[in-house]
Amino acid sequence: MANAKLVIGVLMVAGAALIISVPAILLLGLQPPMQSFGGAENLKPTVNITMYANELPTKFGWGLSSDNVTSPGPTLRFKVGDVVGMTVHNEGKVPHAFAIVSGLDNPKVLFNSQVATINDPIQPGGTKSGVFKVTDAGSFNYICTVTGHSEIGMYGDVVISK
Ligand SMILES: [Cu+2]
Repeated sequence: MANAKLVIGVLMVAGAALIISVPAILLLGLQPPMQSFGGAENLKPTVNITMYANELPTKFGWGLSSDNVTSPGPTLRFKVGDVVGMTVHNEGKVPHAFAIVSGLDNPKVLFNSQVATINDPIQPGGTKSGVFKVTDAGSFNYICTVTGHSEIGMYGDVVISK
């Protein structure tokens, strides 16, 4: 008789554990992945920047506000380890895109920092965002990666300090 009660008790505990754990597993398993760019999964931005891309009368440029777009664009300063949340508005009439690159000559994208790409740019009037972590100190550039745009002034300096 005591053994039967024990068995029932164990079954009830096991059943309760199952009832609790199955929804928990389902919930965790069904959670959508965090939206991110550049492999920065689960990274929360520590620095948020909004950039404005636009065309000037004879050049293309960048600005930190829509009414102050210049060529070259403003210098961006970060510290190693910063997780940058970058939002780019295209205020112009042609597609644009953003990336931090090794330099203006033979540019290579750094830190998986591209916000939009040459094949999937930000259309006029559009906005795209990305999150990336800057991991190296140095002097770099940012550019519009659409062909020909950095050559007509769509770039700026990036200084990353230790
Ligand atoms: Cu551009």
